[in-house]
Amino acid sequence: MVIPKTVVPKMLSSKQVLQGKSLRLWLRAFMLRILIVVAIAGAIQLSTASALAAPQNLAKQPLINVEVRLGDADGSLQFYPNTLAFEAGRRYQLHLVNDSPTKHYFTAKDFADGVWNQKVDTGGVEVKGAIHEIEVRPGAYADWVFVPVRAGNYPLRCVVPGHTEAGMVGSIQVEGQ
Ligand SMILES: [Cu+2]
Repeated sequence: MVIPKTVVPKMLSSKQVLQGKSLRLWLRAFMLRILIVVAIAGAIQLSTASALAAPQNLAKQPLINVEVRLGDADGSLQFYPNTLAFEAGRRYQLHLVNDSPTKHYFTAKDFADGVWNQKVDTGGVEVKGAIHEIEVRPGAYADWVFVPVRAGNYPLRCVVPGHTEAGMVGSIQVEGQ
């Protein structure tokens, strides 16, 4: 059988194109596999993160917003809500707002010891480093951004004299890990 000369380069070139295509597909699959491995490694690192282990990864977690009101306009001495639940390894922005006529504290030292702190933002001022309690003055707010890293049940209270006794207390539950 005689193959016309003009056909040969055509056949070769189409074969080369095919090889190039499959090589590209294989490379794409390979890169995807690397990405997946990197993502899993990141997830494992995050799940075993301690307060100082992987701040870079923790800081990139999507932000979950939670609001707590300290007292109310009528001057009642309570947290709204007074039970909070968080999941270890997730990043939260706790919006603390005081609409009441007196100052209040959000004090949860044991809870605060078990979180990685990113910052506390009070509108114009960002505070970084360890946080144990936050004072919120009348009409003010504070946004506390953190990642709980230690599971447990922690007490919350306001340390303004008389407020804890009046019932300005709560509990914080951290689930997981
Ligand atoms: Cu108070």
